[in-house]
Amino acid sequence: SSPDSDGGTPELEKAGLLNKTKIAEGGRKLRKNWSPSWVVLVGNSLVFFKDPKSQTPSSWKPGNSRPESSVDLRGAKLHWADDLSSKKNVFKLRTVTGNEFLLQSETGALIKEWYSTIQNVIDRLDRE
Ligand code: I3P
Repeated sequence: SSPDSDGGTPELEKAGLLNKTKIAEGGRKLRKNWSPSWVVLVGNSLVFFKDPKSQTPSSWKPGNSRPESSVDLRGAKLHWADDLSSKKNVFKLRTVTGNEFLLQSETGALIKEWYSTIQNVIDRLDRE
């Protein structure tokens, strides 16, 4: 059984620093505003935090700082999106509610890890 099967603290899957911009809210296009974000994949959610300098993967714990925003991954879609930016290593995450985010890293291997880890969570939720 998973660590969350008792309804307790959700499992922390991954945490790290990515560049982030929201490009749509409820299907309505937004102006890009790239900024570094501390991104945490925990349970069924991708959670974004400001102030990444105070965070490290080993020290982060659910509940010890206030998220900037959070994304429900159930029904979400991931796509590589280098066509949507002048930056390299970019993917787009679209939620069922029509919120769209671009996430980016200068490190190709790192962004590929994030892509496949998030896709695994989406696939798991699709099977539930
Ligand atoms: C935007 C800014 C973004 C850029 C975007 C620009 O200009 O330079 O970084 O996105 O390009 O419009 P501004 O700061 O004046 O809003 P990328 O870095 O992802 O290319 P876009 O309009 O082609 O998306």
